[in-house]
Amino acid sequence: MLNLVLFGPPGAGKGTQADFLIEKFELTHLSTGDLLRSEIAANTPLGLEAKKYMDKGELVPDEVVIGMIGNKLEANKEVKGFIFDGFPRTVAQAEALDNLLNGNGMPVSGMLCLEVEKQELIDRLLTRGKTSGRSDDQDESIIENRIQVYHEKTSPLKDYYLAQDKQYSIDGMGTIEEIAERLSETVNKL
Ligand code: B4P
Repeated sequence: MLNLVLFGPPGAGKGTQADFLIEKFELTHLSTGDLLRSEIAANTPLGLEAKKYMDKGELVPDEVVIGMIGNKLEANKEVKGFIFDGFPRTVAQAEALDNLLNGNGMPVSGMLCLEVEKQELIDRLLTRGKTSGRSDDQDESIIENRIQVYHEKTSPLKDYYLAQDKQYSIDGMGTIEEIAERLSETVNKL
């Protein structure tokens, strides 16, 4: 089973590259951002709670996202592998994911970290904000906060996966096709 963690700051291209990796390696996509936005669209209590954090560019509490991922893993036991997009984002989430996957004998195969310069991240998200309707992409100060939260709470996970010899840094600057090729080369070695 191939289980990939697609990692990087907001705007690094995780969602974009996940589409390519899913098709190429026949993986099942689990994006906590997408799952949370579906809950918001359906006006569920979970969605209403999550929206308060997302609109400010803060992380949704760990127990909420861990519960969502646990349910999805349980419901997709027969797949070839998963691509985790935007999850884990904290050490507590990474530990929970290891517990869920190792318990089923299907550990994380590799963590692929897209490295992108800060100004490029801001430009990409503001561009998306013009058409996406995502409120967290329309205000530069919220984008700055998301990047700050990434550095404080999420980037320490590089060391978490490095300690397991599973961390791969990928240059995330360039065209979508160039970056897809770099990711593909790394995944082929796993
Ligand atoms: P996400 O949905 O994960 O949003 P994101 O970090 O902005 O990344 P996304 O995948 O959407 O964007 P991408 O880099 O592909 O999270 C949203 C919010 O949900 C979080 O802020 C948080 O509040 C909450 N949340 C989600 N998961 C959570 C968790 N595990 N724990 C707690 N809270 C959680 O792409 C950005 C743009 O760049 C796109 O428009 C794309 O077209 C463009 N782009 C991509 N590659 C490009 C390239 N090479 N060149 C030019 N443009 C490119």
